Amino acid sequence: MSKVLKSVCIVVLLVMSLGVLSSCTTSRSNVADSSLKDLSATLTNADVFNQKLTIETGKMDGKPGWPKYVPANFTIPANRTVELTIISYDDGTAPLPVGSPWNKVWGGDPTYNLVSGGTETVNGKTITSVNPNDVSHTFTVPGLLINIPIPAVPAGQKYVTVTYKFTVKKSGTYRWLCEAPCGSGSMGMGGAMNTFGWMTGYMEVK
Ligand SMILES: [Cu+2]
Repeated sequence: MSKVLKSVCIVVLLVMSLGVLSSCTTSRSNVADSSLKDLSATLTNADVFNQKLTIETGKMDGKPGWPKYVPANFTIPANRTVELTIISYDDGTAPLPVGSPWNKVWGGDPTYNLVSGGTETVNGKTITSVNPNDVSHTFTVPGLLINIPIPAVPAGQKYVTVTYKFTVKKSGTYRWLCEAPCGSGSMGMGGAMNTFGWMTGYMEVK
C-alpha cells in the first residue's frame, strides 16, 4: 500500500469514527432531554405544597361558642405554589355587615411582589365571593392581602371544602385572623375571635 493510500485510509477511518461518535452523542443527549422533560413535568405536579386546615365547631373542641382553626400555627414554603384546603364543620353563619370587604376573595398584593394567585373553590366550584349572609368565617392575612371567605356548611352536608392557591415570595411570619364576627359578645368579636390558637394565629413562610 502506498503512503498516500494509507493516509487516505486513515482519514476515511477517522471521519467514520467521528460520525459514529457524534451520532452517539446526539442520541444520548436526546434521551437526556426527554427524560429531563418527563422529570420536570413530574416535579411541577409534585411541587404544589398542600396545607390542610380544619375549622372545628365549639361543640367539637369542647368549648361551645369557640370555633377554632386547627392548626392555628403552621409553616409553608416560600416561592412555591401552596394549596390551602380548609375543611369547615361549622354550619353557623356570622353575617358580614353591609359594605364589608371580607366576603370577597382577595388574591394577594402583586404590587409588593409578596404573593401571587388567589383562586378559591367551594366544594370544587371556583368562586370570587360568598354571599355576606352565608359567611361563617374568613381566613385573612392582612400582611399579604389574602382573604378567603368560608361559607357555612350547606344544609344536608357535614362539612364544606374550600381550597385556595397562592405563592408567597417573601419569607416571614404573617399573622392571620378571621374577619367574620364568629366570637362571643354583642358584636361577636370576643372570645375565639381575639384569642390566639382559635380564630387567629401565625403562618410562617420559610
Ligand atoms: Cu371565625
